[in-house]
Amino acid sequence: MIITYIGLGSNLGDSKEILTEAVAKLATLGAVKTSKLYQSPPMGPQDQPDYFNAVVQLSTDLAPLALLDQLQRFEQEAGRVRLRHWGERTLDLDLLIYGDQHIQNERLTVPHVGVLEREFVVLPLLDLDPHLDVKGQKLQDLALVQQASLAVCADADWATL
Ligand code: PH2
Ligand code: MG
Ligand code: MG
Repeated sequence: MIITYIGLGSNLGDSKEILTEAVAKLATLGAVKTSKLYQSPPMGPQDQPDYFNAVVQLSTDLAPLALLDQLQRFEQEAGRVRLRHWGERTLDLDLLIYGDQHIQNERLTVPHVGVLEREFVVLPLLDLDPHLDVKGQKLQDLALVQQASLAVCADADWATL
């Protein structure tokens, strides 16, 4: 069993409903734990709504590309709309971390580039494991964590309500 972390994002449609549905689907792949739910200003084009973001810890036996296939299937099932690069979308599921593996191929870069750079990824990861270490870097020690200003919009049980 491998511990993986999946980043969730949505800023089109009923995002909370879409993300709750996504957590239920992820739970069909293995045991899940959910971070708090955050609202974050858009990275990229500024003329789009704020995002709802969270991270799910998923313990699964699926190999990385098999897991990616499932994530992409769930995105499609949510009626994924992706209008432009870094633009608005109904559901984005990113494979952030897969055990301690480093993966680089045409479909996947793991750990995901956002893991050390994006507040809306780092803060929910720390909810799930305050001691998480990625590429030799303790997330807790990142400067962006000290300066973090993300709005928490629901506690970790948001997806079970
Ligand atoms: N995802 C994007 C582009 N910009 N901004 C925030 N705050 N959160 C996201 O998840 C996000 C984004 C494309 O995947
Ligand atoms: Mg993304
Ligand atoms: Mg993505």
